[in-house]
Amino acid sequence: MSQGLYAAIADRWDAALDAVAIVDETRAWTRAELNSLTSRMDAALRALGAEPGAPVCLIAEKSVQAFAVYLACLRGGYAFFPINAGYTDAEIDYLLADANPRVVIADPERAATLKPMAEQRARAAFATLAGDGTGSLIDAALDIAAAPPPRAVDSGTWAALLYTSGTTGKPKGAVLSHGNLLSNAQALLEAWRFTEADVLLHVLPIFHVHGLFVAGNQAMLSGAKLIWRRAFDPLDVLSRLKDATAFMGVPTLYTRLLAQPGLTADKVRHMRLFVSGSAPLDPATFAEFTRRTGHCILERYGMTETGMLTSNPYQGERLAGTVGFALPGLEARIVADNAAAAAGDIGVVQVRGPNVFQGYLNAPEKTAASFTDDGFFITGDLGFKDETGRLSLVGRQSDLIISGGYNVYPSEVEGALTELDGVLEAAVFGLSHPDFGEAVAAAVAPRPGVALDEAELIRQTRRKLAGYKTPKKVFLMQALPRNAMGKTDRKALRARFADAFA
Ligand code: MCA
Ligand code: AMP
Repeated sequence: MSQGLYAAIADRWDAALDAVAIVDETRAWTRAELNSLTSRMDAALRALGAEPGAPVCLIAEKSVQAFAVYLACLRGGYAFFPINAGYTDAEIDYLLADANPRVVIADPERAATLKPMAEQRARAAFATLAGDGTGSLIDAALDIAAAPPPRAVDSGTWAALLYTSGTTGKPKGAVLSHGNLLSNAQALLEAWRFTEADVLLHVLPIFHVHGLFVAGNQAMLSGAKLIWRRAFDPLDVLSRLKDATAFMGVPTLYTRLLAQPGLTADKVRHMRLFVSGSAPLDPATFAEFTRRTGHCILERYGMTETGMLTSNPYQGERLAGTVGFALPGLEARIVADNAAAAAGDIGVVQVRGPNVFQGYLNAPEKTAASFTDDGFFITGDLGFKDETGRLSLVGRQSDLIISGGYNVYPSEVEGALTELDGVLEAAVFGLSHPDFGEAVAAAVAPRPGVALDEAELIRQTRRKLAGYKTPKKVFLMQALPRNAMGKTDRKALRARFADAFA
């Protein structure tokens, strides 16, 4: 008996094949239609050389067809490997070389560069998928007369490969199995009570855990309908909320919604659930949302390597500034000085459970270093629990920046900056930002005698890195501050430029 995620989803579909599964800007797909598209895509991927357990890479705008590629990977037993379509060629090149996918699917507009890259870097087959759902992958899928049956998988079969930013500057590929995804989705179903009666307004990207698994898997496994939007637009959300019962977003989405006078209690009276995560939700945003709408946002906490870890209660008090309790089946402990911390004491959050990933691709030493001897994953997040077990996060061990829900490690941006002509050294740090929560900023010291221009440095960095990683501000300094260890002092820079985006 297969324990795969696809089998669980298909069981749900079979119960009512005529029910609408997903509606986008152009049309509605019944479960039968989505299943047919998924099955044909699986067959097309097989014909392109996709193999069980091997990555299939997708670099495309969000569309129902792109989501179907994910479902097809679950069906065929391939590891779905999505890349943010906003990444530059250089960023993609690194990821393809590291992951070595069997198939690369990308927007036809980028085929001229990405096809040779896929074929030469990864010896992968190449197919296209445009944002409007057309492309050679779809043509191949439509040509399939009869799809082969789904592949049997077990809970250890790789289901996804998601890259997460790495402290040393290069992203790491986290491998998630069918068992990881299924157990986490089931824990969330229990915690948040999604049912067939739900309609989830889906506005998040699908190359990360939040939009793909937390939102996508919830809907597929519960039979809830998805209202599928290409991107987040606050006015669009306000006009679609009337048909929805649930919404998921990063904090920036909530601050942008609050900026709309049209967000009123009347508009959302019928809603069942608003979820926030991926970055800290400012208690002021939580309070303002409750005041304006009567809804308490449910804040939860998770990671790429683990899926969701804790959640504020569905029933019971949702407390601003806390991320709630460990999800069913999961252990979460706080460790300080190698011992379990007492209630109220701050330490590192460590977790253990069926949702915790299989390891980092091609990096056994990094995988080993992120687990304790007794099998707990070391999250790197700092927090404390109260006497009831409720978790609050207070910071991170590393200098990770979270900008609008996207993670950026300073070292990657510093690497790009120091490669630029005239740059002697650079330090990258996060500053408080009214829209993105935190924004990326950099202090740059020029080589002696060189005159640098802040805007030009930003422009040149943008050519190498995606927009969300590119500093929103650069501060030129003759020398960067150093701490007692002689390392550039990001903390001092954060303090000095704290109000730069105020
Ligand atoms: C876009 N830009 C950004 C960001 N997003 N800059 C800083 N931070 C950002 N988050 C840049 C673009 O690169 C572009 O620059 C310019 O802003 C405008 O781009 P646009 O696409 O119009 O931006 P937007 O539509 O306003 O996007 C903002 C957004 C988006 C809707 C908040 O960032 C977003 O969807 N964030 C959600 C991310 C997410 O799903 N995270 C979950 C990770 P340029 O002009 O130079 O190109 S999963 C996770 O963290 C864990 C597991 C968890 O717990 O969920
Ligand atoms: P990622 O690398 O994208 O998987 O991001 C995971 C990180 O996002 C976690 O380690 C946390 O630092 C952060 N995170 C996720 N949810 C929350 C939250 N609700 N509050 C604070 N930080 C969060």
